[in-house]
Amino acid sequence: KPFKRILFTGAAGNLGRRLRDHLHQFADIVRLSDAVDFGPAREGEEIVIADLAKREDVFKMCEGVDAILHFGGVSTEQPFEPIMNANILGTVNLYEAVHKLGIKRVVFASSNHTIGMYPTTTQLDASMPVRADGYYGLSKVWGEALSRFYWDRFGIETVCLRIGYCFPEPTTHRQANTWLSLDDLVQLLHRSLVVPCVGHTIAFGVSDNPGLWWDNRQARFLGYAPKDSSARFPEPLQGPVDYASNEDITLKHQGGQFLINGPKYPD
Ligand code: 15L
Repeated sequence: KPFKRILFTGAAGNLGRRLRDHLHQFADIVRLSDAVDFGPAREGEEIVIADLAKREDVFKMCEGVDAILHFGGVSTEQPFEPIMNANILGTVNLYEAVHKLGIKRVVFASSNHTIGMYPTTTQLDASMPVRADGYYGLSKVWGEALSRFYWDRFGIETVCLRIGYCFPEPTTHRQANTWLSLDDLVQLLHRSLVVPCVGHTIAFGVSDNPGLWWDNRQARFLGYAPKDSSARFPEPLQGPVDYASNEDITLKHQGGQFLINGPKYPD
């Protein structure tokens, strides 16, 4: 196994729950953490309940690990304060712990909402400027920029995965275009952990879907070769949508539904 002990944050979340049984291939001991209690540890696991906004919690959670898969934090559009605590202060605490404790590599669950304001008629690669679609997307932009800084300044490696729609079955055209299968996500995590020099890399977490908006050429050296495609889901899903002439902002922009959820600023 590549590592003795890895940490996975956000273990009680959507992706954490689905990934749990797949993490053992990466390390002898998988430390799982979340802000909420999610039951007892199974064989080969350790559990640490930690609030990302609390520095002591974060240092304790990171103690003795070789690499981190950081999936913890707020994962939807919310008022700024919870996002600020978990995603902005939380990543500052995490990277300070990573630096002080000498941890070499992080895989950061970024999001397609870092580029959600791009029109759905635009093809993107990872070098194009960010265009977040709300506070949540902006917090992921922060995580990408912060991890870039910790690479430039301290040589800590991070792969940022701009994950698309990672649920079992896409049901809309957008979900099909941005779909990431669980197996492909596991492959991406594996490549992100074992490829020798990743520096600071941004990759799109997406399967080999028809009509992709995102081009992963800058991350080709990771050797990620998606095995799944949303083409296997029912036909109507793939029907052409005339995004450009449509007035619906959720169809015009890559961020989809997130466009109508924010920004949530109290009156
Ligand atoms: C995300 O970043 C969310 O965390 C996830 O729940 C999905 O909504 C996904 O993006 C998406 O864009 O579909």
